[in-house]
Amino acid sequence: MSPSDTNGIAPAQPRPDNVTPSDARTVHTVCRICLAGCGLNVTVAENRVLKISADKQNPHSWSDFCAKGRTAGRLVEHPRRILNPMKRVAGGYQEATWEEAISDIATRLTAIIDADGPDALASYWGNPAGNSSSNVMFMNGFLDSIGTHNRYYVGSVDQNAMHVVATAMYGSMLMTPISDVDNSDYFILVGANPAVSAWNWVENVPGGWKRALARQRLGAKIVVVDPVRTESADKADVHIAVRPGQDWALLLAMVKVVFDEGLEHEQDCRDLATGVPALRALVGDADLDDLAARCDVPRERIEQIAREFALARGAMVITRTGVSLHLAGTVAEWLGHVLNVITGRMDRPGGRRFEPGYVDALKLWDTMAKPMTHRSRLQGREMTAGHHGLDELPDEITTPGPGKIRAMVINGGNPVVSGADGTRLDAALQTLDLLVVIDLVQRESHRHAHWLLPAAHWLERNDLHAVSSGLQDQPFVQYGHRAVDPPPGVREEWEIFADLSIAMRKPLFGVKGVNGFIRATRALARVTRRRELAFHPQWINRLLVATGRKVKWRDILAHPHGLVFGEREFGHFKDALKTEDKKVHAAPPEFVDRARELLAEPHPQAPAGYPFQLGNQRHRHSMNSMLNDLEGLHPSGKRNTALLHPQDAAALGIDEGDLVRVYSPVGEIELPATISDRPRRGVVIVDHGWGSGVFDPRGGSEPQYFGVNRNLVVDGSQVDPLSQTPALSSSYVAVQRVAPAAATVDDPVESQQRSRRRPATT
Ligand SMILES: Nc1nc2c(c(=O)[nH]1)N[C@H]1C(S)=C(S)[C@@H](COP(=O)(O)OP(=O)(O)OC[C@H]3O[C@@H](n4cnc5c(=O)[nH]c(N)nc54)[C@H](O)[C@@H]3O)O[C@H]1N2
Ligand SMILES: Nc1nc2c(c(=O)[nH]1)N[C@H]1C(S)=C(S)[C@@H](COP(=O)(O)OP(=O)(O)OC[C@H]3O[C@@H](n4cnc5c(=O)[nH]c(N)nc54)[C@H](O)[C@@H]3O)O[C@H]1N2
Ligand code: SF4
Ligand SMILES: [Mo]
Repeated sequence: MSPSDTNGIAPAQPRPDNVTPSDARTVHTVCRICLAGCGLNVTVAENRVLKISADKQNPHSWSDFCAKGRTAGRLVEHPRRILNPMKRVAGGYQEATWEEAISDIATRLTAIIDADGPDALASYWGNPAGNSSSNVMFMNGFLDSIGTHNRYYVGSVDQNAMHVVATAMYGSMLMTPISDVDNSDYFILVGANPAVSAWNWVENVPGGWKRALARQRLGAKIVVVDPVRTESADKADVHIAVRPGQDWALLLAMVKVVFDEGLEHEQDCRDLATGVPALRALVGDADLDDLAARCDVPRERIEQIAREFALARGAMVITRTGVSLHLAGTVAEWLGHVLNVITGRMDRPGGRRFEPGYVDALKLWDTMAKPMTHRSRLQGREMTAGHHGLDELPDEITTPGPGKIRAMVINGGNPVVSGADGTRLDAALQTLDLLVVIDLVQRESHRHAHWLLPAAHWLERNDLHAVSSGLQDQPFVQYGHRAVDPPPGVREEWEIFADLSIAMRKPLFGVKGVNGFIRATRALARVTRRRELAFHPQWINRLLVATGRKVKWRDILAHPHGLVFGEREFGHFKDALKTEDKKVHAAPPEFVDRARELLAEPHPQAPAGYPFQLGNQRHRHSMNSMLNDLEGLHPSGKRNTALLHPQDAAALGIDEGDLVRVYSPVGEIELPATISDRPRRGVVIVDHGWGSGVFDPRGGSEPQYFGVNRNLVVDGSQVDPLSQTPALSSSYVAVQRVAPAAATVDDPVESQQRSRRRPATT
């Protein structure tokens, strides 16, 4: 165990509990799987998780909890978990000490960088990395110490559109307007399924869906815009089955109705926002019938919803992954914000507000991830939200020349499965001189790793997620207490990055003196045998909390269920704006230009031979690609299916359970069909996150595969130019029956062989 693992925090005190064995204790902590951030009661004995239940005493999240949180201990005890650093050797992997790992990686990286410069090292971080402040902070500190520009992350297959819009409109990529659910009378939920995914994307509104339903019982109206009649749509007052990828047309039409009918909020259009004349000009050039035809929603329906929305007392539009993961995703995301701005929903009850939090999260983020600009070597594309597009990565690895990527760190991510065109990325990763993976389990994207470095699970980590301070829907803070100690060979990411910088003699954070300071504190801890004297990111957290002046560190620790430290307030938004003129920029020229481009395009039409659009859904028991293999989740079957409308299925002669092939010019997958009238016709739904290998570097047994990777059929070369996001939820595919239901094989290894990239010539 590392010298610093007490973090200066006493372990949670044993508490009386009615669970045997008798030494069982309950730790109150916070779930870090998704941004709902539910409070948990974790019952622990002999350093094992016995049971996880909802913490009903959590003042913020008491009404939220799900099966993923309940089974979180399963990943901690994953039978294939990496327990020590593992080095690739002929025929498999071999366990090594941390000293060997850090020294070998540092030596190899130094040689690569000395020969080819800092950009020869690339990084990718995934969703779980973002749920740990210390991880992101020290990873960036390490990358800054090297000076590489080759940074990739999950954002280009997730929330980049939001960051691009927030930067342009409010002046900061993290300035997410927070939903004031409890006061709202009218909800338009676009491309979101909060009944399943919780009310989260880049905000933290635990129980948001239940709270919206509570408002509905008091008379509020819920409109769900989704090509699928989802669980949320089932409960909604109105379901609009939009054509995938065309939300921009629907939302632009609503903006047009608001202006044409004089329903805008005059004061906000005048005093809060700039760019309203440009918006008026844009909608002036657009035709309502044309827009209605593009999104395939009747004009009268659009007019009715736009009027009701504009006239409602408190109202909000929210936009999520269903909006962003398309070629026009950023324009659609922007227009969702525009509707809120022009109808006076910003900073007003029932709309979207700004939460100041307990630290200045916007400033903190700029310190943790220094704003960076850089054009990519091959395509000359500028970074988005400080990172390059994931679609650019394979060529940046394989194309010779100065600046070619030769080494890579993948930190808590699975880009081969979460992004488009995974086969190309997989092939590229295989050619790297050095691939270092920091994870709990070796998955698909880690197949070619030279080093597997074992990370601590969040149940093994003390955390204060200060970056999400401003994402909470009320002034709230909870310390994420460690429930169990990590296995002895496992380390937290921050420590790995600090050790690498020190071993490479590169100044962590690019600041001279930091490495020496950390080493000095470690030496002091060793000599005095007082582990708490060794540097730990907790020191930074304490400092942040102190300078934030909203809460005291000791109050945070004294409230293990979490602390609501104030009332939800309005009136902070305008002051918080980071734009130079302190106004909302309602019509950034690059968005207006792109909208005009879209208006000039012909109406959407399927290319010959590929009549379906490939949609995506989440399920309660999945979390992207990282939990599908666990016991206790997906009791009715561990696989994804191709969900088709009955009339589409009948036209293709497909029956429930038949094996079908879903294919595009770039790839194909085979999987069983399920038939339901939930999707709109012409849309086939295949969940993402499946088909990721789960390897066994310790035991050496065969990898396990569950389901197939549907992103293999998505063409990664086409991206939204503003967010760098591919059409993950609207690319065109064909569907074909392969075999009757009886022949469908439910074999994890077989399933891998049924998904592959098509040869380039087909
Ligand atoms: N159970 C569970 N919860 C999760 C996650 C998970 O994997 N599992 N992931 C977490 C993460 S990382 C995120 S980012 C959030 C995401 O949160 P959400 O974005 O709410 O996630 P989804 O449930 O995928 O909902 C997206 C919806 O968009 C619809 N959609 C697809 N294409 C279009 C389109 O063109 N237009 C419109 N209007 N709708 C479209 C889909 O049918 C789907 O119902 O959820 C988080 N919560
Ligand atoms: N078609 C389609 N594709 C999508 C989406 C979609 O809706 N449709 N959704 C997109 C979205 S919203 C997201 S967020 C991405 C997810 O994309 P990624 O973040 O790239 O992938 P995950 O599946 O979340 O994989 C997370 C990895 O982190 C590991 N891990 C878990 N906890 C920790 C930890 O504490 N430390 C470390 N170091 N590792 C850890 C897990 O074992 C797993 O290997 O997928 C995107 N892809
Ligand atoms: S909704 Fe589920 S996964 Fe998300 S924080 Fe709550 S318990 Fe964890
Ligand atoms: Mo996400």
